[in-house]
Amino acid sequence: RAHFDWQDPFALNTMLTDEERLIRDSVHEYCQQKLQPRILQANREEYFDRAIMNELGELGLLGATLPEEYGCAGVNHVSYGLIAREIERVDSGYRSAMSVQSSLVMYPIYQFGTDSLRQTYLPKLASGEWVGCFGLTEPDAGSDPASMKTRAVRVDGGYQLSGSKMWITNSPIADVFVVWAKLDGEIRGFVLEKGMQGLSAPKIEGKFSLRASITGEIVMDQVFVPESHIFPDVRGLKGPFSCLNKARFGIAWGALGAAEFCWHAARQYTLERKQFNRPLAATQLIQKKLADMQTDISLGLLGCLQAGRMADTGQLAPETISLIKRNSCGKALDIARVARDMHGGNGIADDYHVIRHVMNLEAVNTYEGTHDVHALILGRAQTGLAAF
Ligand code: TGC
Ligand code: FAD
Repeated sequence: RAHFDWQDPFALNTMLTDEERLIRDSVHEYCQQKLQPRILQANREEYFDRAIMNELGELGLLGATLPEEYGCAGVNHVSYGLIAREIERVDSGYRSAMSVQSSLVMYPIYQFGTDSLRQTYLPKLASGEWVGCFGLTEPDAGSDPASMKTRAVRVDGGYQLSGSKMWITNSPIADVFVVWAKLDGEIRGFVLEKGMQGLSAPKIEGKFSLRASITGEIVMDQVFVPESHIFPDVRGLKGPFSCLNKARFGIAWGALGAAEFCWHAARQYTLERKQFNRPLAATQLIQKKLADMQTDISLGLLGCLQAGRMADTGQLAPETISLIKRNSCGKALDIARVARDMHGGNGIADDYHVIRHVMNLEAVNTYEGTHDVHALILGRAQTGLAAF
């Protein structure tokens, strides 16, 4: 009889290379030793510890897939996914900080920026000395970013940007702002810096989700941006969407890390908690819930791994990313809610951590394309009919 590993039914571990396992294990250790002890207080106080960016930088976890010449680790997409999974096992907000910096700020500067932009920004973003943010969403343009109102106009020596962005991860502490705006009716990307005249980034208070991640607006009142700070060649939505492809891929892995935490916590809790003279885990209803969690997580991870292998050979289509982002986020949210229920009254106490994951995953299921928007992307891909 073959051995059954309840935590890893498909032996995903054996499908990883030695280097991937090493990265996973070292990130796991950092996350459990350094991030896990901070999260309870950070979440209670709605506080993001800025030092985390420097720590992630020191470990090579910022822009990890980008080349070493810019101070990055140069690892593959599967490793990036494994990193996201370990960080999000602790908190989706910490993974947010990592993935915005990596996929939404460093990636476009690398992919679309001039050599001078790359040299100026990438090493400092890789080390965590600088923090970046990505401004696409606006108060009246979320799922439909094509309807953005932020405008750039040509002026002597560059451009002037006016408009506002909403729900922007990291913006209140950002040094670097990748902002998408319409120039002559076409979406273009610009790199702004803290301190530019007319630029501000007020914090959004009172979030009940991702409280350990800082979120804000970007307000631009005729901000002058020099000619050298536009992405010269990329035009239209494929600019920001190329970045979203990378970030959504990481979220697909990350959300399952949060789900794994909740699953393991529910298993342990119900093994220890006795009602009616036996462990809760000895009841059929509880075992069914655990089996459902195990099934969804292990199948989901296989999809993520295959997507990572496809990304590493240039075969990963955006629609496949929609499929795994949607599946992982929806399943993770369901798992977290059920795990919360299995903890009974204790489940609403933050020192059991599950309720925090439930609250976080609500936002994770919404940002980077809502669960339903990804369904529409997949629906369009199989029917040829856009239902937006
Ligand atoms: P559509 O007509 O579909 O496409 C317009 C142009 O873009 C191209 N394109 C893509 N290119 C690369 N990758 C992709 N995934 C692409 N998807 C589309 C497309 O080929 C076309 O190019 P061209 O040259 O023909 O013009 O555009 P649409 O306006 O109909 O799009 C509809 C829809 C729903 C698919 C899209 O707007 C969408 O995905 N909406 C969701 C918005 C979203 O995801 N926002 C995310 C904001 S950032 C964020 O949430 C960060 S949270 C980070 C954190 O804290 O972790
Ligand atoms: P809406 O687009 O108004 O959607 C509301 C509801 O309507 C959803 O259920 C949606 O699925 C549904 N819906 C929309 N269109 C359709 C349709 N055609 N058919 C059927 N149903 C539809 N953005 C950034 O640019 N940068 C960031 O760093 C960033 N970070 C974020 C951090 C947090 C904590 C949050 C909450 C959001 C962040 N976002 C960021 C914004 C995020 O991407 C948007 O919230 C998301 O894309 C959804 O847009 P919306 O909130 O305007 O919702």
